[in-house]
Amino acid sequence: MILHKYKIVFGGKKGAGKTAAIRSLSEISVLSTEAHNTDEQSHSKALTTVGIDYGEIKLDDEVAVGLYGTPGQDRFDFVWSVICKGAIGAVVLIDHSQKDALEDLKFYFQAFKEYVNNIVVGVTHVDEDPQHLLKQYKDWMNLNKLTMPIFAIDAREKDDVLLMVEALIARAEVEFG
Ligand SMILES: Nc1nc2c(ncn2[C@@H]2O[C@H](COP(=O)(O)OP(=O)(O)OP(=O)(O)O)[C@@H](O)[C@H]2O)c(=O)[nH]1
Ligand SMILES: [Mg+2]
Repeated sequence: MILHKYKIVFGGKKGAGKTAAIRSLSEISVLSTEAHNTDEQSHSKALTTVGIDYGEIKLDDEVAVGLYGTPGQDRFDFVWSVICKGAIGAVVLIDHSQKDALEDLKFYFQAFKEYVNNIVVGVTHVDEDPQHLLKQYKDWMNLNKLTMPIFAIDAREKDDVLLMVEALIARAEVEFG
């Protein structure tokens, strides 16, 4: 019998891997609202989320997790607060291959912090830019006395995404009751 149904939100910029993360983890077929990308300047991919993604995973007999993906483009930021209602936490994904990745972390972290206390950061696309240092994110966190967990992940890998979801749940249970 399911005793807990948790809600977790995935945030981050267009192309960071939110839809990919939910697809790699979900045990049900993911409900996606993707449309053709008309803004090829910000990212060259063919499809982009314009509404919400929804997937689900059962962690054990008692815990099920609803996985909610947000649209990355900030012109849809009015949707983020709505999706975050009742969430136990958010995974903020940062595309490491982007020139302004650190600025993206600052922006999306601040934005989602408005809606949820519990955040973990996943740095994606590390395989595409292994030279570029991961230390920059930690330095910024240390400077600002931020202690959220940060993981280098591949959003297409189920185990990587699961690790972040489990970290969020553990923090929610320990720190936030
Ligand atoms: N090489 C590499 N590709 C990745 C990684 N994570 C995601 N991708 C790919 O990056 C592309 C964009 O990912 P999406 O999941 O569509 O990005 P999104 O965050 O949902 O983007 P929007 O819906 O536009 O906001 C997809 O082709 C993914 O398979 C990664 O860590 N490495
Ligand atoms: Mg998407």
